Amino acid sequence: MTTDRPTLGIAMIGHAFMGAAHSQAWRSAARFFDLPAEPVMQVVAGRDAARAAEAAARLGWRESTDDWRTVLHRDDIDIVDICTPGDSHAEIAIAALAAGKHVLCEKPLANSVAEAEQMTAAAESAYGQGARAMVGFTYRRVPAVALARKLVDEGRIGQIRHVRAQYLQDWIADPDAPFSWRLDKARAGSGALGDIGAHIIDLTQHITGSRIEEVSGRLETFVKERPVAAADGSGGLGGGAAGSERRHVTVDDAASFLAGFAGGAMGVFEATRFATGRKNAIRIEVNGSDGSIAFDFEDMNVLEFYDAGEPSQTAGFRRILVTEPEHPYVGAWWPAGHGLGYEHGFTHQVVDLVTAIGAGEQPRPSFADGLQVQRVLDAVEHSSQTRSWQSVPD
Ligand code: SOE
Repeated sequence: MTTDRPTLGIAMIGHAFMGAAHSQAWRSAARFFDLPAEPVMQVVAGRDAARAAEAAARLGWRESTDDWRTVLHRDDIDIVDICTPGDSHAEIAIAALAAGKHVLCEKPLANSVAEAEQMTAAAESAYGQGARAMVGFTYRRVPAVALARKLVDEGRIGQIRHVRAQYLQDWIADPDAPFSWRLDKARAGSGALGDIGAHIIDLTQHITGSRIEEVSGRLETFVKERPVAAADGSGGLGGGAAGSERRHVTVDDAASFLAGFAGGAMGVFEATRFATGRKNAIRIEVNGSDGSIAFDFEDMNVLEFYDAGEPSQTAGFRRILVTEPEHPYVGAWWPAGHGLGYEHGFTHQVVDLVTAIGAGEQPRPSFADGLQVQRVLDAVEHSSQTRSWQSVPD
């Protein structure tokens, strides 16, 4: 596609599940949204040259490489998009920022608070040189979630009292589901807590505009050992036939915690990969003095809204179909009423990143936002170990 707009060369590191989702976003963003610059899918990097080349051909990248470091000093690369497991986020992001590149990094930002602090410091010093850094909490960009934030921000539900958040999956409920990097603490940092709990921490803080300042949590690993898959091309989501080798699971299968928000709200959180029958249920309900909002990703085009000011005879939760051109992001897509899916959040993420870069602004969530989520994760883990309430440093 040729346009008069400037271009932004993209290098993507990693090409499994998240790499495919990000590729779809880079391919579609400028075709549906009016962007200040045209993303060019220049190069994809992976550890294995043949697999990276196959991914480049399948996902639409011009080139591939088996050495991510080589992309950092290329003049035709402006943005480094990190889609690798958490154990390499810090090294790649810090090197890319030092090379003057913008960075988009998958969530959670890092595997530890110390790494997240180093990444945030690198992002803050690169900001003055014009480089921008963003962490990929993509569900912020689901239109119903964006609408929820807008309604809360406009004061439509008043003073927030309760935040109820669950992220429920079941892909390892079967004890014979194979071991993958997502079950290895050295690679993933933590289990359900960091992988999916991080999303609901970010989402609730984003929707309420208030940070979590104390937690009391409990982690559990139900299945302590699993068969190793012969090969895994699923992005760590359990693909591939199991062999006879077995490995210890070193992360949590499930996490739950109580939280106190700075604004005074009480929070109840649950993140699990053992909620049989729940596939990707991100359920958030916020109750305020003047009303409530409720969202479930398994019905992602709907936001439930309750207005406590309505006459009681007809008051009740209404299901708002968030499919109208007036709703956040929706107008760029299909005619009214047709709805969006999982992948659109990733496209909106790219749109917001490129727009912020074009405007010279800080894209959100920033690395500092990612660090704050990391501190909550860390506090929950410590709370579980010590069986005590933990405060979350600001
Ligand atoms: C696996 O639990 C996973 O792919 C997460 O890593 C993603 O962030 C989420 O979008 C879907 O589930």
